[in-house]
Amino acid sequence: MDNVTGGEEGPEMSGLGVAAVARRLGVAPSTLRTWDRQYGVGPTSGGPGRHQGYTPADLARLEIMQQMISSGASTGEAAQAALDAPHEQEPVPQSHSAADSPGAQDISTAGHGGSQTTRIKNLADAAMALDELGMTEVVESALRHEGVAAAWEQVMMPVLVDIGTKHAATGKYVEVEHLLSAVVSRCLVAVTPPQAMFPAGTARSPVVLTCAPDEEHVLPVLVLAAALAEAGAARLMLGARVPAAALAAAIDRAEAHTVFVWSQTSQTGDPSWLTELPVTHPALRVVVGGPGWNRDRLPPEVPCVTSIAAALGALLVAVPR
Ligand code: B12
Repeated sequence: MDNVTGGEEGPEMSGLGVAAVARRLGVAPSTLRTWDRQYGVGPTSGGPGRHQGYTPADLARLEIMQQMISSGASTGEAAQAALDAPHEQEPVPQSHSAADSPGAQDISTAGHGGSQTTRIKNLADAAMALDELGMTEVVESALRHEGVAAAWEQVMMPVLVDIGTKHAATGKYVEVEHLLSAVVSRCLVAVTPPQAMFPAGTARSPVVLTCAPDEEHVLPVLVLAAALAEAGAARLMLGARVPAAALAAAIDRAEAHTVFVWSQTSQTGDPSWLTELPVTHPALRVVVGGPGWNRDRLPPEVPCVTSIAAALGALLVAVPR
């Protein structure tokens, strides 16, 4: 995963360096240098006293070029199309000053197709600047334009993972992690309308969503609640650190037949308690997700899903009555 919160190529660098762009696009750095030298599709952002780096607009041009090549165009044709492509301007949120954020790069516009790259950059910069409004604007825009799953996987998740990695490496940025988590939570809750109560015995029963006991990492469960709401599915979101007895009580009282449990860390990933959940009719379906679970010890009938799409697939199966 690229370093999205700045600093990778040094403070003098304007935009991303060749190595970072090559990793992002999955091509060799030498290919990028050839595209620059032979076809003029290279970094455009150099200024006095700065090394030249790729801006999001440059990246977008390269993405167009790559797409055209993979759909059969010659390298020359692809380069010409990339150079001819119109540029969309995506403004950086007003409230956020990139210059204030540690290691932030000089990026203010996006080219065609570069909107996710720009959102990642803007979210990372706003997070590092502790700019709550700036973060909120990026997350809201991604949710509005891309939908819940894509906004999470392509914008929020890369920035969270990068900040987690930075924290693990330096012991710093706890405040960034907390503020970003708060913003992401708030935005996800805002797109998840409150669930109406279903009277006992009605045909629809909610999917119960919860973290494992003592598990505080709740963002993926909030994402799933928002995605289920987007799909029009009934859900009961219990949140973080839910004791097993409380989950059992909720399953009974909501007459639920499907439950999803998240474990982010191995400290909360012992699945032995799952077999003690209530016996329901029809039988309770338990689906789990998250990197924390001890998969070798999961009961064989409990699937462990690894993406939002897979979770929706497993949870939205009709329950036989
Ligand atoms: C935000 C965050 C927090 C916030 C949580 C706030 C909240 N409201 O949720 C706070 C600050 C509270 C926190 C606390 C802690 N955290 Co924390 N945290 C994170 C961070 C940055 C993001 C967590 C997250 O949402 N991950 C979900 C996505 C973004 O990441 P992922 O799980 O790798 O995603 C993969 C899959 O799970 C899947 N996926 C992603 N989303 C979804 C959704 C669904 C529905 C499905 C099915 C799949 C799926 O796709 C990805 C690719 O495979 C991570 C960094 C990281 N890499 O996750 C650290 C991280 C998880 N935290 C960590 C740690 C150590 C802690 C603490 C122990 C720190 C401490 N000393 O107190 C505590 C533990 C608290 C507890 N008891 O649970 C470590 C865990 C290390 C480990 N392997 O055990 C991490 C990895 C950071 C690090 N690099 O060291 N944390």
